[in-house]
Amino acid sequence: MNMQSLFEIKGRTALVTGSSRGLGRAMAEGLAEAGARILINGTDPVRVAKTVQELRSAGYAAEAASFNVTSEEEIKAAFAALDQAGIAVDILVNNAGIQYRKPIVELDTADWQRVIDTNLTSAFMIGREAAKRMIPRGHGKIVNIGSLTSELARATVAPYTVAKGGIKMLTRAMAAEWAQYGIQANAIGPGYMLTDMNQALIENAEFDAWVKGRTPSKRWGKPEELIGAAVFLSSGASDYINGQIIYVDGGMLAVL
Ligand code: GCO
Repeated sequence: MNMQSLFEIKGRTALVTGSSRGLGRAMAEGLAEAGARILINGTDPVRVAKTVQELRSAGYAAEAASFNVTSEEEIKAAFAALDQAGIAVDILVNNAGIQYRKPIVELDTADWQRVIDTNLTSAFMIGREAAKRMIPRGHGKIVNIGSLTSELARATVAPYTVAKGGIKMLTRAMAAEWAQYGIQANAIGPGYMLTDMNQALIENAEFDAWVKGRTPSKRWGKPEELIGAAVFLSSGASDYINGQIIYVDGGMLAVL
């Protein structure tokens, strides 16, 4: 077995949603370094263009794919444009997500819906469009981004928790239907990572101490620490893995 080819994704095209910042940006850069052409997605075309330019300046293949992940119309139009350009998505990383911290009794239904739409329904809609094109080709990789909250709840993040729990089960549903066509659908569950989305938590001394005490690694995770799992689940090394979620969480879910 040639170990290099096992993890080879050179020449593959990866669409990473929410990849102009945070975890998505880190995974996009890692997949680019592993040889994939990256489609950078985000809602801010200026930030997307800047990210594309930065990847290209680093010698990587990158294109812009700006669309709103909650808009079925924009998603369908984006995939139609890719079809028109002869660009096939080989790897889909459903990373786009927002956080909204508020106790359930204070939540507006609109805020609940916004989180569910962005963090879960988007993965369904984009996964559906990608799979429609992967099935006839007989291969594809789908990597959904879950969370510790795919397994455990934390107070004040109910819509996020429900969405990420849904991501775990959507991953299994995708595997149930699409594995027979050579498509592997799996997920990554990041732990507490050093991202803009978590800045308020990082700066909260009490929460910071809790994360460091509760995590066997005694530290927050770095976005680039997701790259290994992302490349693994995007490569031939995971061809017989379906419906799984790999936690990159410093061991937090493994211990009481
Ligand atoms: C929170 C955090 C978490 C982390 C991550 C953990 O408010 O608890 O935002 O949701 O971001 O999802 O896996």
